[in-house]
Amino acid sequence: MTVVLLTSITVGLQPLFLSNMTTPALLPLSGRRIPTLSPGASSFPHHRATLRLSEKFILLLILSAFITLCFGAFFFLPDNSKHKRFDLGLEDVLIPHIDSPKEGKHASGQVVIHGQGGHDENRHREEEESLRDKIRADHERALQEAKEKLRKSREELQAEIQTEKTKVVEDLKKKDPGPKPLPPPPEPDVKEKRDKIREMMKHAWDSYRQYGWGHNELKPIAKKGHSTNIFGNSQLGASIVDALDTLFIMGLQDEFKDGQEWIEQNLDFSANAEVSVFEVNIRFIGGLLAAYYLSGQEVFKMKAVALAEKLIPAFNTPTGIPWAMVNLKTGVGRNWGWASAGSSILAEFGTLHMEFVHLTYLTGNPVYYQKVMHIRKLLAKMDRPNGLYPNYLNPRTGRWGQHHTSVGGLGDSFYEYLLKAWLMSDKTDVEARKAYDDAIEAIERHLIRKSNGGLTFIGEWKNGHLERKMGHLACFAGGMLALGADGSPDDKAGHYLQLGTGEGPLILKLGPEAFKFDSGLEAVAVRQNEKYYILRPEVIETYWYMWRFTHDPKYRQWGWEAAQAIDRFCRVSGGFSGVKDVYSSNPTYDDVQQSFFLAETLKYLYLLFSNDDLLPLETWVFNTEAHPLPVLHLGNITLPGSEPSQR
Ligand code: DMJ
Repeated sequence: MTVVLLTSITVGLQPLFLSNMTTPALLPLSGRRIPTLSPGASSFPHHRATLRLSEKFILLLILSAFITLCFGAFFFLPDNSKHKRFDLGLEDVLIPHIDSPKEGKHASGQVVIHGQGGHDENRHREEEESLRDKIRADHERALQEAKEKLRKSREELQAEIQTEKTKVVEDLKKKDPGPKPLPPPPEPDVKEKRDKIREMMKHAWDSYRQYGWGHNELKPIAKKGHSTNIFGNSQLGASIVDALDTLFIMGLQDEFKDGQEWIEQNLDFSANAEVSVFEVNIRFIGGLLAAYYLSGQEVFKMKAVALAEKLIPAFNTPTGIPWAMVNLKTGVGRNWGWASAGSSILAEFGTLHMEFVHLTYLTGNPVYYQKVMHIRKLLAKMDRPNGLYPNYLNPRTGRWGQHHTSVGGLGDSFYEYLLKAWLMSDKTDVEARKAYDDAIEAIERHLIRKSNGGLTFIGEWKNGHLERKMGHLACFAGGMLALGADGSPDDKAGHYLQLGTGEGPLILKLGPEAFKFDSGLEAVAVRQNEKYYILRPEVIETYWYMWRFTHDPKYRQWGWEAAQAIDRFCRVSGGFSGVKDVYSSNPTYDDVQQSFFLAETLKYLYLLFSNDDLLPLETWVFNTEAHPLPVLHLGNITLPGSEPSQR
């Protein structure tokens, strides 16, 4: 027993000792702080103030032999005084306690060895003999282990240390799982609701399969294919790629296989088409990566990488801030004509991080990681008016365009990706977390208000003036604030969770594209061109996150009302269509089944009526198009292209 403990202490010391060498800034030796260094093999420097690996082991061996000797000697002492020295409650741990009759503790003549009775001098001697044998055997084993360790390469040792560290972290997590929402209340018809959503997905998919197959989207009234300028004049099957993971999650296997086959045979990125870098990234790269992670089918990864190569030329600008659009064939990029002074858009160039980090992780090619980290660094250096990020940035000059700030369109997913960069790095990317916290603080100070009727809303900042108008796009922010509550500074978790649940437009049931809180108006769309609903997911997205964090039945209730409203007002025989006026009881259709309806709206609804263990938030982070990507447990692995200061 003694030696078992000794061995485990010795072995247990080694990882600590070695990890001290790989991350030397953590534990100073000789009272001096050793500078942080990259774990790259070639950059391992000599600090003669410290000891070499082999020297440390030799010292360790000597120490272990010495301690073993002491313990051995201890057992060879002639009298029983040693037992008394351990009478501190530790004896049962260290050695079997053998009572002597002289001590008179057991006048009945019983010898207590771990609760066993009977005193026997011979037996006592045998016990000691066998202990000595054990000491020798264990000591030899310890020596052998130490020798083996010395024979191992530095990489093998590092891998062992990492495994050890991960185990410790996992054990700690098990011990302290953190606050959990209350278990969901029993809901007898939850399966029926989930099945209904699955049926809606099937109707949307089957209609697209029948009338729009291979086109980007579907015109459900005209019953033919549809596309918009975000996909150029290409036929990239956007709805297929966007829908894949939803089909997979819902167990629609035949449909998934159909989609996979089309992708294998037809998805090609050589068209002379000018596409939106942002849209193609979130829908295609995000969709393909999620399909790859869920199904393990290599084809999805290969297509994602092939497409990413086509987007890289968009970063050829004087600042490295990418153009909004790039021609897939020629690689020529440009910005939207309507954007302020030829600017790139915050929500577009700021919504590449998740997918690009995964691309580097999967391929080992540093270029993707470097591109997005360059954007982050550039933004970090810029002045921000009132701490807010304007929506426009000129990629030629590196200057802000108009000082408009929004958590809705043009800004939204930039903030979302700051938070998600932190989450997907297993919360190690603290730089991203800090940027998120700072941004949210400024947003709360300048943009979040309560209406006269007590509704919480997020307005838009326009040249020093708050416009009391909120877009449907900004409604995702309820979920984002709740998702970011854990880990927020100054213990504001409760506050942000509360803000996420804020009564009102953050959680409208189904509403118009934009609505005002002005002149006595409470969340009402005024202009005709703001009254439409185009099957967007953002409100339902927030319901789902709030459900996951609170299990308050009202979120399922509201989600169900939204699902019913969509089924009632947006369903047509050829699929689902957006409507032009949510205030009309007999709305006209816009005749578009958006690909995000299959990727996001129906997926969030399905998850809302599923158990939490379907895509748990501890393991998966959803991109802004609701494509789940796994948390990367990078530990001390350094992504190619990254430097220590970036992580
Ligand atoms: C989706 O394409 C994404 O969620 C994006 O971030 C903005 N919103 C649309 C759907 O409304």
